[in-house]
Amino acid sequence: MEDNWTGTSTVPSRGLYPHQWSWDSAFIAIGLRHLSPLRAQTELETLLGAQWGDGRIPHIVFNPSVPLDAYFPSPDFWRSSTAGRAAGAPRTVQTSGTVQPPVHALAAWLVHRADPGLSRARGFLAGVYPRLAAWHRYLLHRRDLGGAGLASVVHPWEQGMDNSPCWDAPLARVAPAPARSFRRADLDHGAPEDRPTDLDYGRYVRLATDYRDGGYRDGGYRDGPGAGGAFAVEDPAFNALLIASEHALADIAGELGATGTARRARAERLTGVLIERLWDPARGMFFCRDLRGGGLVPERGVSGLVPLLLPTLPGEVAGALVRTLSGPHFGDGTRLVPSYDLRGEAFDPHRYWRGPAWFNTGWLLERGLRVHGERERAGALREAMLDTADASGFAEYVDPYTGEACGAAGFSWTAALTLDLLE
Ligand code: 9WN
Repeated sequence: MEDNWTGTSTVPSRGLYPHQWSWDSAFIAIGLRHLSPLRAQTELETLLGAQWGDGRIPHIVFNPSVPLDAYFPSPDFWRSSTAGRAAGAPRTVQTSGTVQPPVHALAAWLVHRADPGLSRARGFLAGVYPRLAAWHRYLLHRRDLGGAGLASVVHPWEQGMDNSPCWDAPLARVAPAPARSFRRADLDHGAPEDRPTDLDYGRYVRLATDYRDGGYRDGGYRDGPGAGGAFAVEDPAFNALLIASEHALADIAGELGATGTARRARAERLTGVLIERLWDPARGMFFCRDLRGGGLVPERGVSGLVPLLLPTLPGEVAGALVRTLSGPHFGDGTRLVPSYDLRGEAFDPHRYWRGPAWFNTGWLLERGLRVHGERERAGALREAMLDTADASGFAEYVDPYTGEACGAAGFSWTAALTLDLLE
């Protein structure tokens, strides 16, 4: 974490991801608060400094001193300050135009609690609260593409689990950009068999290009097919994190002397909507809803377990999630929770979000187990994560059976969340 600190924020990894990423920074701040509460506050403030006028927090904030060819897509692809002008993109800092899961209010609240004295002296919560509120407003209104109250993602990068098999069906409708029209910088640092395929990348590039060329406008699903893009999905983890962050915003409002009652009520109501829209009682987990194709995507991804985090989940839903977590699809002989169904056809223990275990989802599930009183299971997961993080050199992700390191080494959120588990 020291090596990856730039002075105002932390890169996920020096080689593969040399800029600031949105949900990485939230997880990093959660760990950083134990090392330096000031740095943790700064991490979030830097990210929020790149917020767009419409409230979106971009998924990447580019470091201008890093060469353009170090990461693809680079600022000259996104062209945020020109293409995003109508959506209020900042003029001086270059960013992507897509978003990532809203872990930020939760992170801000946890960071505050690590050193309330410093936080109050710096006016930390008073400074971030209006920005976080605008971020949630953006997601709950502009991104309510399904009209039921949940936020949709319009690109797999937004949900953060880029090549999850949950995206295979919705992505299959997207015509890939020609392979020669872009150059993948990720393959300079990562093994091709651990990364998304070229076909996936072609589709990612097409979706991002169309979003950019439409001025990063968020069209309504009800405006007809094509409005707002070919890809629109309601994802359980993205929405669960939004709801958990609404609860955190209620806490923050309380600390600032306001009342968080309306936010708390909204979080509880959205928990009900999440269950109505995405819960499958027969399979005991949540699924993604594909707004363009219609219906739930039948793939079991770890995203469908993350709502365990929610405090007001009915007992039978929480109980079923705990059983699924330790059952044949996620718990059969593994050390850590895989990102995808062990029995699924697309399962691959090394390829990115198609099977490997990641530490951020592990951290969220450990927290969810504790929220629902599953102390023993939480303790076992915590121990396994601590051992594996250390033994893998704080790998980006690991083989869920063996713990073998995959992806980047010295990955920031692995280190940060390890620190948090140690506290
Ligand atoms: C695209 C930075 C990010 C994480 C994502 C992870 C990966 C980027 C990439 O790295 O995505 O955003 O280039 O593959 O999937 O969750 O935030 O660590």
